Amino acid sequence: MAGEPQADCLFCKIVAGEVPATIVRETDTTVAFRDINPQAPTHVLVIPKVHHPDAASLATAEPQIAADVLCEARKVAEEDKVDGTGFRIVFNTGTGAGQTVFHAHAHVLGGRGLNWPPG
Ligand code: D5M
Repeated sequence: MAGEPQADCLFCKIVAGEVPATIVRETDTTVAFRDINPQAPTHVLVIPKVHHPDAASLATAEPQIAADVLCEARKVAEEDKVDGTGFRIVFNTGTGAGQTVFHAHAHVLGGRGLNWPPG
């Protein structure tokens, strides 16, 4: 059922504490942790605790939690002091866009120059 933990979902396991992660922030509705394969000096993933397969599904089903994810992304950027120079919030959505983990997540990237368009 939408929102319920999924037994085969890596990020649900991080939420449950069954898989270790370097957690930098946690709220009632979200967890933020450092990406295992960082693409920038700051590369943090912000996820909802509830399971939805991607950000678009999350925003449709639970818009307040989608807003929580965005607010937490801003706080991560502030705490890592990358908000002044600029940072990027990315939601890869679908395999063609590079999504590999099908639990909604925001990438927060900063601390280096970020080109546009992205690859
Ligand atoms: O992004 C999925 C991201 O998840 C990718 O950048 C690697 C990261 N990842 C995968 N496993 C872990 C663990 N165990 N800890 C932290 N980060 C992890 P996507 O947008 O789906 O390609």
